[in-house]
Amino acid sequence: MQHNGEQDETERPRLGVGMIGYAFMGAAHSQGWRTVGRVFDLPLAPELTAICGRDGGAVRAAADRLGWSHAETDWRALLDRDDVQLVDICTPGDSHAEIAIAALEAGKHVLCEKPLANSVEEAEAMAEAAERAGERGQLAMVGFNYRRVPAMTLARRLIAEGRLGRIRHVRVVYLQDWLVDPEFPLTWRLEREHAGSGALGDLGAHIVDLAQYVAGEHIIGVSAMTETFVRERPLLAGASAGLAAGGGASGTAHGPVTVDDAAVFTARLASGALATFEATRFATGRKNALRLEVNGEKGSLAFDLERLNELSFHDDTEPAVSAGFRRILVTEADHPYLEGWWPPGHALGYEHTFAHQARDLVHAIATGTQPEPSFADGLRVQRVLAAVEESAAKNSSYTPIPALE
Ligand code: SOE
Repeated sequence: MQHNGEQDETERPRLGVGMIGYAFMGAAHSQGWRTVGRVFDLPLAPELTAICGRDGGAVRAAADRLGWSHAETDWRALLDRDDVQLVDICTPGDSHAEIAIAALEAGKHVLCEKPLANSVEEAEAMAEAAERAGERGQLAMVGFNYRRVPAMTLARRLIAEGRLGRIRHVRVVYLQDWLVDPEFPLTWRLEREHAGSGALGDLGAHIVDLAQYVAGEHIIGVSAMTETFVRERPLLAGASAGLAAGGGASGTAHGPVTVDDAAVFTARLASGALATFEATRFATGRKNALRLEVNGEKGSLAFDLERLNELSFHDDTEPAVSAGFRRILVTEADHPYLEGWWPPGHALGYEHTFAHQARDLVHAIATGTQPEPSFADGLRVQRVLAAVEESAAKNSSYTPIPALE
């Protein structure tokens, strides 16, 4: 890998980061990069070297606000910089493949926001580029940040240790409600050419990755239904990050919503376990409710992102008279990622997952080890998403119920 050779005061080699995109995800990743070296003992010192966006004034303001030293308006210029060794892609999905492949070809390491791409074909090309780059010592990772919630990392460990025994069920939902209002404008997240898919690619990608990560096995088949509840929305007046209405609606002109609003699907895992998934932006009152439950022959685990410092564990090998779900408060120093943070009971939040992601990537780069999730993992998720769309389009397992006379 390339370093610029300069040392910081702790004599660690620097890792220049260049980020493309500075909306919600760009801000979240920036927070991670700003914090990570102050919390964790790292072998390299990440530097917020340059941030890139098309609007010169806006990207300069973002650089100042988010803590980046330089601003670029052309991502190719960012890739040309010798002081950038890692490119962090936080743009909408329609530019992931082009930027990631070019960055890998330019000799950079790459972190790409989820979902990896907008199609299986793009994801395949990215995974191939990552494999070729891997032979040159460059690394590529997908930003499935919820793997880095300490309770989720702990859940995976407990399952890998056999604490649940054989897995029978994985049940995951990801519920948001920011599209309930039919007057919410037509942002890029509602346009297939920019977002690839709707709730499926945005939220479904997270829960597919998380289910496979926690269970430690892959999905081998799906059966699905998707729906677009509001098929036309007011055109957008200005730029928007996606979840916030941003510039708001432009007036009376409307345009078509070309992605799903919700996706529900069942799946079979390699071991024969059954999984259910629901991803929606129409769960009124649910802001960011990612809930996961795993049932095994020896016990169960349950998690709710809105209480992300907790993991519920039921050990079915305990005497029935006193067995039952108990709450593990995942804030102990020897819980995953907790060594760098606060004393027990002093909770973490959403933003910390981005520091954890940065931590793991920095270690992987320093040791030349493939970080997870790899682009191949991202491709696997993309294949599941495509299978969900295919199944929903075929509608073949849908069996209408005859009405009573
Ligand atoms: C929007 O639904 C969104 O910002 C996702 O794109 C993120 O991945 C998720 O973390 C929060 O919600």
